[in-house]
Amino acid sequence: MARQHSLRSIPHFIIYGANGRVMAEGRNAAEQVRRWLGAEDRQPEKPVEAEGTGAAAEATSLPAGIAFASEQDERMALCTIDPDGGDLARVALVAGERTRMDFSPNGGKVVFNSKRDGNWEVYVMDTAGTNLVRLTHHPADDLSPAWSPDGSKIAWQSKRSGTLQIHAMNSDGTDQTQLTHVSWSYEPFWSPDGSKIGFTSHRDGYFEIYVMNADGTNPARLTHSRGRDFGADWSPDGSKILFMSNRDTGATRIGGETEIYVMNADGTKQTRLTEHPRADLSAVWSPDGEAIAFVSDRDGDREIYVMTADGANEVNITNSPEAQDNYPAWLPDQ
Ligand SMILES: [Ca+2]
Ligand SMILES: [Ca+2]
Ligand SMILES: [Ca+2]
Repeated sequence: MARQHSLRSIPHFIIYGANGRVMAEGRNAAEQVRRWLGAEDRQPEKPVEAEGTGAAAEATSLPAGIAFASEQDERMALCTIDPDGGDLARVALVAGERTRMDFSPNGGKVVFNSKRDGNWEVYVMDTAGTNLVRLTHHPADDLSPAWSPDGSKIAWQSKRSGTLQIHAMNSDGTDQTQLTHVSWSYEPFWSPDGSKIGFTSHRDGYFEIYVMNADGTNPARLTHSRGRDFGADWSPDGSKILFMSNRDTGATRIGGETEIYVMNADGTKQTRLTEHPRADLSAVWSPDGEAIAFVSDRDGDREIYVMTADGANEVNITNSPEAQDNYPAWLPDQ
């Protein structure tokens, strides 16, 4: 069935407890997110207490849809929402997290960053918010984790060698290996067959998108603009790569608001998808490749948007005037 991209006027919310049960549900999702962000800090491994009244139906898995981080005053509510703006749900409420997140291929776990132990580290937990495990242990920043398509590995960026480089490890944290050795190399993203890792690098003097073999060999540059090209994501069928750039604003390196672009996976046919004077960021493919979720501050603060893969039919699916909604990630099809 084709995805519907109409916006429901009154979003519906469901709160999941740490045991996967539905703890509460109701309407006015924006008000509920404000309540979460204002609530006392809870570690995700502790059970979430019921809030409000409502049904207590059994939830066997997370709903299909988009996860995102709703951030306000150093607090982050990890939320999920349907691509049409309905069924807003909270996964966990945690302090000090500001990160993009990525889900294991079976959808059971989420990898993210936290500063809870004093500096940025990579953590994994169940999507119900339980079984938190720290995977990195280094005083340098460890950020931007990306799960390999078969679930066996996690690539991430770290300054542990002294410069910003791509590293990879087994998904249990063992066998941590540095893959790049040219500064800077960051924002890893996997090809859907797991054979390649793409990344952003400043090695040639400008911020460009590169692709290398998953073992770090044979890096190749895909973009050649004086603007800042960054933040890429590989399409599920392997044929295309999404990225962000300020190349058409006249700005070089930093500065200038960004737009979302798409190119063939070999770097040909670079095409702009958005056209708006405010920032358009964090674009990610839906699992079926037919839609793209992204972040924009075009209404004054950051919200999640969805559009079709050709850049048409843009729909705003969140409405949080006091929070920054960031880092959308599609939950895997289950
Ligand atoms: Ca660290
Ligand atoms: Ca823009
Ligand atoms: Ca917002």
